[in-house]
Amino acid sequence: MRKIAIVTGATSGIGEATAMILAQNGFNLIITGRRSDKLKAVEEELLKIDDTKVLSLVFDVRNNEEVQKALCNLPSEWSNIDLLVNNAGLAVGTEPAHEAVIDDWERMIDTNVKGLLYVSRCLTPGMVERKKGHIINISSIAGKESYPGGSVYCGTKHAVSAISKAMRIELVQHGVKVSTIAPGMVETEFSVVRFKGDESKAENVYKGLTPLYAEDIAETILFMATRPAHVNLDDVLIMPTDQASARDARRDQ
Ligand code: NDP
Ligand code: 8X3
Repeated sequence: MRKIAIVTGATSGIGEATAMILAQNGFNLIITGRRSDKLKAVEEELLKIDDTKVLSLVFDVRNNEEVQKALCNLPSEWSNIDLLVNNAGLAVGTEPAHEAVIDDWERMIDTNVKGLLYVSRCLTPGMVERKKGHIINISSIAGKESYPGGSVYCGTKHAVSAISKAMRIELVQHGVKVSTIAPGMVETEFSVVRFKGDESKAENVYKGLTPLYAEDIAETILFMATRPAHVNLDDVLIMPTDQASARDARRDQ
């Protein structure tokens, strides 16, 4: 029987690639995002994979009412979720904290921290009741190191790590696994969003090096999600070969 996974932020990048690889490996998928046209396109691709069932839900993870409406009362055939991938997230801006745009902070904190919490709050009680389930939270190298221009983004990803550690301890007695994956640079829409649509600034981030690709993270998430019941990968740090820390990378001249 196919398992059920939910991937938030599946309209692009890591979330989209994760939904695809999970579907190819025996999961039915609940996919979410705000952009309904993109979500529809991903749904169509997923449905081409033999026997895959898909439920697409358009909502903003920052809005708890929308989250509750979409996720707290799922149709019964979708309610026994085996895997939650809390992926929806973003960075906005690179200004130092003393010059930053306050609305950028709100967007990052509300999406990366509160959104992850709202989604988890809806779906974790069912896992506790069933005494099984797996939550994989997407953190970042920014959840392990802080760098200039990243104060609040790094703060949100450090929060994801801290929240995940506490959840792992809270849920261990209920048979629910909690993991984090912390990628370095992955070339997705991430930098275009961070630079507010400035494609050339976004391209510069990856100039002269080979970054990770969404599929690299998706493959790793699949590996994490398919370990035997007695094995949990608590925290996986995955970096491009060309990147040694948040601030150190090897670039061709
Ligand atoms: P993308 O910008 O390609 O994807 C982000 C996804 O999150 C989109 O599907 C977007 O969907 C969704 N999303 C953003 N805000 C909201 C919201 N308010 N409500 C619902 N969905 C939302 O970037 P990535 O794939 O790179 O990012 C995925 C995750 O990986 C993020 O948590 C990011 O912080 C993390 N990460 C990324 C790294 C990188 O270098 N790219 C490295 C380490 C971690 P939509 O716009 O349709 O709502
Ligand atoms: C994204 C990676 O280094 O841009 O989480 O913060 S980084």
